[in-house]
Formats: sequence, structure tokens, C-alpha cells
Amino acid sequence: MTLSFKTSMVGPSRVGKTTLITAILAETETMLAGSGIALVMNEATEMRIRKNRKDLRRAVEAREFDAGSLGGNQSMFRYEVELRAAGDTETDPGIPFSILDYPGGWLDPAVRMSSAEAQRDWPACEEHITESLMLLLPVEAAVLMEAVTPAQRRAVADLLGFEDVEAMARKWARARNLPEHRDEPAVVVIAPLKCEKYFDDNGGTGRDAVRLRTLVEAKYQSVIDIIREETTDRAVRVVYAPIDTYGCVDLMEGEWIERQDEYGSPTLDFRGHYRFREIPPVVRPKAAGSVMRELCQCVVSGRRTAEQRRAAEAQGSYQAALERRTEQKGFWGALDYYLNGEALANRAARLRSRRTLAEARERQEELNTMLSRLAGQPVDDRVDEWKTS
Ligand SMILES: Nc1nc2c(ncn2[C@@H]2O[C@H](COP(=O)(O)OP(=O)(O)OP(=O)(O)O)[C@@H](O)[C@H]2O)c(=O)[nH]1
Ligand SMILES: [Mg+2]
Repeated sequence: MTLSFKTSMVGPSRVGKTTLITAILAETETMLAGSGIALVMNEATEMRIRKNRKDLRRAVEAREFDAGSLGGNQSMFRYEVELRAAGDTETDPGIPFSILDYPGGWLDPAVRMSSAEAQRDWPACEEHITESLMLLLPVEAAVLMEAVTPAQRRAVADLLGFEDVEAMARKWARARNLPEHRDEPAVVVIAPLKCEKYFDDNGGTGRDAVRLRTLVEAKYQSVIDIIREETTDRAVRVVYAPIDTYGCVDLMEGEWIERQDEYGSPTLDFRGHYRFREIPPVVRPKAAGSVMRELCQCVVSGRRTAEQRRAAEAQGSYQAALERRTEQKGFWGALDYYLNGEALANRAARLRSRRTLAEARERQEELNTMLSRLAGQPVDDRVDEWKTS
């Protein structure tokens, strides 16, 4: 696996993971517009994003919202993107992020058992998840908000995939607490999706932002408790970020459908019926950029830690020197390589003149400045650090 800053989403099928990635990358491009920094994708990622955008455009142009119009994932995929300064040559290092997407159904061990592809690829997914700086937990807001009767409320935890989400959150947290990851930055983003109806800050008239937050906090406390339990030797930042990926739809009605679960017990499925708010509809993501902001913040704060350590090392601290030697891979390896000039130094031999090298250094400086600027972007009013302990 190449060195990169990793992110993983953990959420059941149809919650909106793939649409979320598309919105995150679109908003990142908006944030970068005119900055001289570009979001560069490898070919496979570019093709995939292009397909997602086309599907989304088609869904919108149908003018009638069809919840089934975007097919779910059939296989795993890593979105590989890089922040790069304009004028970068092929050999200049950018800042690479790798976001994992996979069919949400795979979180369920029973589903994995029945798919050869899942059996083959799940270990790689799990490795990506446990190596991730950021754990992104998408939440289907409507399931929480529209459950009224006891039977509906009973079904909520199942519909949110709690059994599997909690298990993965535990694995991720446990890995964060290992000595080799302990002083890396780590952040959990709890991201309610399909929540347009409850807000009045993106073209809607909803007034339920507070209730949504209260419900999500109550429901996800168990997940946060697990993470805190498993990370006794370190801190993990937790961020609450309700995101509109469409922005231009409203939930008209929630339908609860009776079915039997895998053990034959009666339970309920939820199907939201949405309508475009305006014709023609215009996709208007909201707060998706805060995910990239959090990622940049991780890299910036990691860089600060690395600098402090290097200073300690210069003063002859044996412990720090020892730690540095074990840092060649993972987060610290990527940090050194991309941000501290190691990649440049390695490539210097291939660059012909010192002037080219100086120019490359300048671009790298520009990139670092941009990274700090992205990390320091004003937070969307919806987004907040989770205060409960
Ligand atoms: N109203 C609304 N619908 C959304 C939003 N995000 C996603 N959807 C809808 O939810 C459905 C599922 O979205 P996907 O992004 O494919 O879900 P997924 O989590 O990637 O699903 P799998 O690939 O099966 O795991 C799509 O048909 C979208 O139209 C949102 O913010 N608002
Ligand atoms: Mg998907």
C-alpha cells in the first residue's frame, strides 16, 4: 500500500456513503477554487467520481426523486486524491488522501460469508479502516427522526447497523491505542445524512436541528463510550457534522415496512420518500467540506507533534530518537515523506538544476500553507465538537 492519509466510512448499505464522498470532493474543490492548489485524482478515482457525478446529475434531471436511482456498491474502492500546488511536476509530492468505500452490506459477517468478493477483499478493507486517521460514521437521520411508535423505535438500532458499527468502531479505537499509533491524531466524525428536512440553513424551513442532535447524541453515546473505553492512553477528537449531500430535497413521508430479520423475528424497514424542493433541482451540498477540513487539521497537528519530537531529538533525547526510527511507515512515514521534504530530497537527484529544486521547495511551502489554511477554515455552524465525555 502506498503512503497516504487514510479515512474510512463505517455505515450500512444505502446510508449514503458513496454520495457523501462525491459531496466531500465537490466541496473541497469549491474550497480550493482560485487558491492555486488543486485536488488531483488518480485515473481510477477520476473515472469513479465522474460516474458518481453523472449518476447524480441524471437523478436530479429526472426531477422526481428516486431513492433507488443510484445503485449501491458492488465492490470496494479506494478514492485516491492529492492536494497539489499549481505548476507541480509529476515528480513533486502532493498531499495524498485515501478514502475507502465498499458495499455497506459487507459490515455484516453473514453477508460477507455469502460473497466470494467480500471474503477476498474484506481483510484489505479492515486494514484500511484500522489504519485510518478518521472514522466517518454516516447516520440516516430520517430513521432516528421519524421513528414514533415503539415498534419503529425498536427497529432503529438495527436500521443504523449498530451491531456492526459498534464492532468496527471498537477495532478502530483499539488500533488507535497501540503504541505505534498512540500519538497520531485521530478523529471520529458522526455525520447525519438525508437531513435536509430538519434544517433551515440550506434552502429549507426545518426547525429540528436541536432535536436531531439530541437524538444522535443519545443514540451514539454507546459508540463513543466504546471508543473512549478502548483509547485510555490517548485522546480522540469527536465531531458532530450533519451533512446535506443533495441539499435540494425534502423528506415527504417515511414508510415503515414489516419484514422478518435474519433470525425470523418481526422487524421494520424504513423507506424515505423524498421530493425535490425546486424545479429544476440544483444540488447544494452543505457542511461536506468540514470533513476535508478535519483531515487537514489532523495532518497539521501531526506535523506539530513531529516538529516537537525532532526538537527533543536535537537535544539528545534518546527516547525520541528511538521512536523516530520506528516511524518509517504509516502516518508518520507519510508525514515525513510528503511534508518535510524527504520526498523532495529523494527526488533531488533526478531534478536537473538547483533552481528546479528551489522552485519545487517553494511549491511545497505553498502547499503547506494551503493545508494550514484549509485546516483553519471557519467551521460550518452545523458542525461542532462533541462535548459529552
Ligand atoms: N435525501 C437524501 N438522499 C440521499 C442523501 N445521500 C444519499 N441519498 C440517497 O440514498 C441512496 C443511497 O446512497 P449511496 O450513496 O449509494 O449509499 P451507500 O451507503 O454508498 O450504499 P452502499 O454502496 O450500498 O453501501 C441514494 O439513492 C441516494 O439518492 C442525502 O443527503 N439526502
Ligand atoms: Mg456505496
